[in-house]
Amino acid sequence: MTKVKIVFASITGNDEDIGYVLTEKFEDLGCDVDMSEVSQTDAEDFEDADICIVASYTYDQGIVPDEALDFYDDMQDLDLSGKVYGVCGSGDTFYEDFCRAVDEFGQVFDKVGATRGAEPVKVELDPEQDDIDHLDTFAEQIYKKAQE
Ligand code: FMN
Repeated sequence: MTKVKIVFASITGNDEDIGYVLTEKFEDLGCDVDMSEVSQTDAEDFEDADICIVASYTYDQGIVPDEALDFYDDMQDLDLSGKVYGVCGSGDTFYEDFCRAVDEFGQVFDKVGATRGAEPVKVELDPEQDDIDHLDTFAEQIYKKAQE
């Protein structure tokens, strides 16, 4: 069974909701899914998964959330070759650096050898139906890539 690890960073719940959308979709695809909040998660947990997902909001001036910084730093020391990853998150287009933390996490995954399974999904605030459809497609593409 394909193992999926979803790690989210969320203050007001939007990225947690994104995590639940993805959990449901990956479970529909027959995967074994584990989801956890970033400050409660060891980066090494990705080593036990086939598919690695980060869903993170972006904070002031496009930065990775404070509570995600240790995790972000620890990720740099991993070897995730052979894993398929996806990054997504919620942001607000009011800010210049819309969803920049999503791209920051994507760069780390690239650096540590993981394979991108789908283009990043960036959600304006809370996920609405078209975002949910987009996230479902994102999960399907990642799942397909992990079967190759
Ligand atoms: N969103 C962005 O896309 N880029 C930013 O630079 C950014 N800075 C923010 C700074 C502050 C002080 C606050 C309160 C929000 C900021 N946001 C920014 C918006 C949040 O990322 C957005 O509200 C997101 O939906 C929060 O996700 P959550 O519900 O999972 O906590």
